Amino acid sequence: EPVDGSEAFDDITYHRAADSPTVRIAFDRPEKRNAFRPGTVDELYAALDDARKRADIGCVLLTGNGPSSTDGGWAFCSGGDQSVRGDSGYEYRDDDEADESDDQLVRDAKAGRLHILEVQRLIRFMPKPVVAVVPGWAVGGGHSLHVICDLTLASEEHAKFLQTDPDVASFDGGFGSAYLAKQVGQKKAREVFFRGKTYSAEEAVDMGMANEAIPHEELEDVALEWADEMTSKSPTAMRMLKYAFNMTDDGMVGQQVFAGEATRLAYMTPEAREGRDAFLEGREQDFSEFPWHY
Ligand code: 2NE
Repeated sequence: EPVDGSEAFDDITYHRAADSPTVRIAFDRPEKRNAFRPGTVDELYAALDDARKRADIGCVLLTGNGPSSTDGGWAFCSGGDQSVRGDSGYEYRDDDEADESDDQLVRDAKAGRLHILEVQRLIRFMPKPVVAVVPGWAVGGGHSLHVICDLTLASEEHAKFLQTDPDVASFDGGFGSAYLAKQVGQKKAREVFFRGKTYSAEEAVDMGMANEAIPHEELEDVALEWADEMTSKSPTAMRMLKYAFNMTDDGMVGQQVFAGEATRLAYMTPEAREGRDAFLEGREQDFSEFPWHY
């Protein structure tokens, strides 16, 4: 079923199986190998943020619709739409939201967008697993998106992994390369970017950047099975684990995110309630009944 309000989306689809704690968000520009333009990124961010905030959603499947009506090709995402790339980023053209404002500064600020990086951060920091379900090409900024997802499941027959960034004078010097190197090792990650070779689903699994190659017909069913497994587990444990996995690579921001969750857990204790209540009641706090655990 479409999630409330998602009918307004043009470039993505956003669905939830009835009563399921899993949502499916899909690029919906198969004739462009699911390349993203600024409006696509706005919609993707809105759908992911909606999934982030829903307390009854525990897993996001991110995929690409297909096949293309032009040639039957499948794609997860082929990165930034090169036909709307301007001199400082990707530009609103068909949608022309940028031109709606009377404010020149607002129009200038929206002129060249690279806000797919904001989507990367949303996936990284949302407290639930995001699974890249790769039915075809994962290329350029689309490759980086699968890298940032918590897990990657790939179509055995159609998934193809390719980094074209330096071919088109672009470079994801953040998660797309550095986090990839954590997954596949420095030498292999440099090969991916420096050679621009295409890797199959099986090769991606062998390299450690994909979890499993799955027969195309079964890809989405298996993805849902994995999602069911994950959403049957403790939401708190899953959230803490995701942030723990992130923390070693995310520096002080990773520590801050993890610490925020630790604070939330601490707030749930009688000890924390005593601290709050003593302040509100204007008395000295009394922690004497709480043990110094070892
Ligand atoms: C994806 C790939 C390898 C597919 O090749 P193939 O042979 O299967 O299909 P074809 O014929 O190239 O593509 C089918 C249609 O999709 C369009 C093509 O132009 C073609 O259109 P028509 O000729 O039928 O009208 N298409 C595919 N990818 C597109 C794209 N990214 N932008 C606009 N149109 C696209 C092959 O198509 C390919 O190499 N695509 C380009 C991949 C690429 O370089 N992406 C940008 C990397 S930079 C980036 O994503 C980025 C970043 O690194 C950091 C921040 C923001 C963005």
